[in-house]
Parts: sequence; C-alpha cells; structure tokens
Amino acid sequence: MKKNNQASELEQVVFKIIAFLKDKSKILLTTHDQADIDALASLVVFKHVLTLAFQDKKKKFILHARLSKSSQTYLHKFKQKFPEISIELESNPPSFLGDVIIILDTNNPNQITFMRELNFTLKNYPYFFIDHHVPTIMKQNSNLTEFNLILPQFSSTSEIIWEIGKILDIKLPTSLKFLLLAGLLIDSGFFMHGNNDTIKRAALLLNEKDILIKDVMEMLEEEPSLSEKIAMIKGLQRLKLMKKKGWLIGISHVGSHEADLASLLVKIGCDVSLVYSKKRREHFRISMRAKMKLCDQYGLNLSEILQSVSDISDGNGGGHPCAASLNGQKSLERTVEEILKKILKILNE
Ligand SMILES: [Mn+2]
Repeated sequence: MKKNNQASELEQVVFKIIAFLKDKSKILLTTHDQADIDALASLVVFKHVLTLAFQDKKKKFILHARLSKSSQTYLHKFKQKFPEISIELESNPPSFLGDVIIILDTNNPNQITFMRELNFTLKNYPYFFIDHHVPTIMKQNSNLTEFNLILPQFSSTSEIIWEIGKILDIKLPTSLKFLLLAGLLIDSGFFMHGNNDTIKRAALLLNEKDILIKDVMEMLEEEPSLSEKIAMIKGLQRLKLMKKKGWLIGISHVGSHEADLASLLVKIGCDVSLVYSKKRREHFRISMRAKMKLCDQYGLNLSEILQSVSDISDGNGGGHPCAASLNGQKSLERTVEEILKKILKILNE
C-alpha cells in the first residue's frame, strides 16, 4: 500500500515537471563537482529521456559536469564499447544558463562549483533537484521546491532516472541501461548498501538479456593509481584507533583520496571511520563511513552528524546515514572533536 502511494507521488511530480518544462527552450542539466558514475549516468540518461518525451527539435538540453578522474576513465571505456552514443559534456561555467537548471545527484548547491563561481547570477535562478541523498537543510531562494525529487530511499540517482523513464514510457537502448546499471552498482556498493528495490530494478534492467552483468562489473574495475595506493598506505600508518563498548572508531588523514581511505578502514574492521584531508588554505574535507549494522542498531546517522557540525566549520556536510562528507573552511580540530563527541554519545546510549 505504502509502495503504491510512493509510486503515485513520484508519478505526480514527474508529470508536473514535464508540464513545467514544456515551454522551456533551454534546459541545463548539471550535478555535483567531481561527478561520479551515478551522476554521469543520470545526466546522460535523463537528457535522453527528456529528449524523447518532448520530441521537440527546438528544445535544447545542455549537460554540464566536471567528472572525477575515475568517471573520466569510465566514460572513455564506455564510449569505446558504445561508439554510437554521443555524449557532450560542458565543463566550463556555461555562458547561458538556460530557462531552468535541473541538478542531479546532490541537493546542495554548494557542491556545484560553477554555481559558486556564478554566485550572483544564480541567486534568483530557477532550479530543482533530482537526488537520492538525505535532504540538506538550507535556505534556497530560487529552488522550485514543488519539482524537487529528493528520495533517500533510492540507492542511486540512476534508479530514479530509470523510474522516470518508465513513467514516461521511454524505452532505453542497451547502452543507456548499461550506464544506469553502472550507476546503480557503484552507488549501492555493488548491492551492499542497497535494498530490495535496488535488486529488483537491476533485475528489470537486465530483463531483456541484452546486457551481461559481468560486462557491467568488468567495466567498473579499476586499478588504483599510484597516488591512491600511497595515500591508502600512509593513511593506514597514521591510523588512530578509539574503542567504545567493543566498537572501533578509526581516525586518520591523507592529502587526497579521503573517501577511499574511509571506505577501506570500514572494510578492514573499523565500525566507524573518519578521514580528513587539508585542502588549500584553511579548507578541508572530512569523509566518514560506518558499518550498516551500527547505523541500524544505534540509529547512527553520519549525514545528520556532519550537517549538525557544519556551523563550526563554516561549511556544509551531508550524504547518507552510513557514508557522508563535509567540506569545511575553518576549525578543523574543533569540528573533528565535536563529531567524535557525538558518535561516542550515541554509542554510549
Ligand atoms: Mn549518487
């Protein structure tokens, strides 16, 4: 029953979005910085879905994204396998912003560099989000909230785009289903952080037997770069451990690859990990991961914790209950202290 309600709610918003976009001639689709494969897949497939939904040659869709290193590598391999698909991505701040901006795979405008770069222009610019992260509490003047699809119950934005495509009765070619599966696999940690629906959607994407899951997984395999390997090893050397009621909290720091190290620490036995990385000037980034068991049993929510310390660091945090990050610009030490205090308090309960 609940599921049907959810489905129809999604449907309603999707039809509202389509009605709203009907008379818009230039639509900008963008995503967070260091766009990952889920972000890339969502952008490319959503453009395809909208193009077919409108069948209007005068309508222009612009994709804007700055890809992470690993998404660039992935895109290269993807284009070799599917040369028939043309993907054009803008990476410079767009000169013309279009009539509306649709932001995919984040619901925090601070995570979009060009928005920061064009701060003044965007203040009154209409935009809305399609995303699967925990909603950020933020005052956003020009956000068209009635079109927001912020759905943390989805493991990936790729899956939301897949559902939108189904609602609009758009049939996707093999290549784009392949791409959505890649986004779904990456963001669900190969189903590790997924739920029943994640697996059901993956099964549907594989239904027509034109895709082998082995091929999708193989394309996602990536030998870590030398700098990543060194960062992991150095980060492990600097590891500090805290023990609380049998739970292990691992704390470390690296120059880059903080998210990878945070994931690695949980893989090798930490129940919670916190890895920070100092960036230029006072700026820093904190990445955190936790075992799912801990989030379920204790209601630990890293996204909420990082949002709650955003003020101290004059930054913004968010993500998921078991995987979250924070970009800060001051008081690194105090921020880390405050985070650890909150975690210890939860574990004490
Ligand atoms: Mn994502």
